[in-house]
Amino acid sequence: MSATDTIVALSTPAGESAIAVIRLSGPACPELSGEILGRNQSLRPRYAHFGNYIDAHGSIVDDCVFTYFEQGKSFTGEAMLEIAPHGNPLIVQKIMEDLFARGCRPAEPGEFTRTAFLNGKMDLSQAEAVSDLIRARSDRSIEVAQRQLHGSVGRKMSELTDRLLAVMAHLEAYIDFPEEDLPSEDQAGPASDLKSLINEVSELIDTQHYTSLLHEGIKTLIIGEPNVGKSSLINALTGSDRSIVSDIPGTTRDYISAFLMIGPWRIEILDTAGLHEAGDAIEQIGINHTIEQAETADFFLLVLDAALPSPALPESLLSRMTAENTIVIENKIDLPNAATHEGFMSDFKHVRVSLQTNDGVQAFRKVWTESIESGIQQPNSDGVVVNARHASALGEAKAALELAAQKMRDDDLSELIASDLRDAVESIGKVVGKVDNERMLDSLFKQFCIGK
Ligand SMILES: Nc1nc2c(ncn2[C@@H]2O[C@H](COP(=O)(O)OP(=O)(O)OP(=O)(O)O)[C@@H](O)[C@H]2O)c(=O)[nH]1
Ligand SMILES: [Mg+2]
Repeated sequence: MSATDTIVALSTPAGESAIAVIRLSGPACPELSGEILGRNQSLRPRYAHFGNYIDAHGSIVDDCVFTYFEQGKSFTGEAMLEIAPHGNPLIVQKIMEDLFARGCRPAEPGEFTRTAFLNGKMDLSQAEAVSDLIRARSDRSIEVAQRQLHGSVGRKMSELTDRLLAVMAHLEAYIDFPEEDLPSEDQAGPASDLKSLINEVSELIDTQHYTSLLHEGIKTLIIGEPNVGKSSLINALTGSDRSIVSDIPGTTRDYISAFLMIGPWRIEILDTAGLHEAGDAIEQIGINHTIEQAETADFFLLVLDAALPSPALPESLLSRMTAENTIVIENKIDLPNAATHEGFMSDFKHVRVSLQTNDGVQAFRKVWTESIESGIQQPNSDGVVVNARHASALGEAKAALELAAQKMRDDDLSELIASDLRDAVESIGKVVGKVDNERMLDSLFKQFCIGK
């Protein structure tokens, strides 16, 4: 965007709605804010004004609420104007066309946030959080995105950078006065500071897994022998007839997935084909798919029929299941011959339910939420978690820090160590966008919606 451009976009979803919001950013806003209301001076900033939108031909388009923000005191840092007409797509179109005729141009996806970043209104991790917040699908991901939007990642990066700079300052002493022997405690200090920095960066990189769990959902596999009630379970949890339920064993031939919320968590749940010595080739393909899905599953719900003997499961599945990531669901407790299976996989949590009468289902949901809370590795108390892009930059930083630590152990020249540390500072800087990389910015903001 050039300094003379004024961009415009509909910031609310297209279609009918009570009101719509059209957003403008750029140098034409002060003048436009007056012109479109038929006034010869711009609107008072940060006040909601009710009035008629008057197009370039002098016709009234609609009565709207107008809010004007001065340059430097807006989301983008430029002068901005928000116009809220009635949410009729035709009215929105007329206003947009009039604004184009007055010299504005349509905004690119994410261009408002990109402008905010370029004008120093936020760092890159905060800009990403804007998009994450809009897309968040669970309480937990909203919390994380809000923390990031308020600068949690940026603060962590500047803390790490400050600590690194302190180590470098210490090393400068060697560089400036190489002939002087530094006392041994002075050598131990930077080395141990570096070690704790490496550990912290590693922990941060690991939080990426938590972020992807939040975004993609906790992948949960329902498994068990045929006819035990796996499809009945996915239907009960999603409150739909997502999967076919029948008394014919082998009804579900391939996996079926759905999304749902358990407490504050977003879950991707998969109903799978019953596990047994396959009767036919198609069933076997379904079972193979289950085993493949298990490779990347985060959680397992193992369903069994309480009225039948405990199941025998393939070793490839058993090896993925732990007391932390699995709940054994003893189903069909309404049947007269239902027995307890507490001796089966006795280290694991068991719940007893009837998916026919709904008995125990509420209690199961509670156990499930608690299991996720305790079974999923949560971020540290400061709650900072990173995304894949941050993790990759931090991975570079970690590699540079490890090189520096090695050189310290080898008593290499301080200049060489300092150079690795500078590389690490630069990599950490990438997280918050302290780099000049147009291409990276293009690909990042392309994923935003228009109007944000
Ligand atoms: N009595 C009783 N029957 C149940 C219960 N839950 C499910 N069923 C019945 O058990 C049969 C099998 O249920 P499904 O949900 O299709 O079982 P599944 O594990 O998906 O079976 P496959 O897809 O063949 O592997 C159906 O007739 C269900 O109505 C229950 O709690 N009690
Ligand atoms: Mg089924």
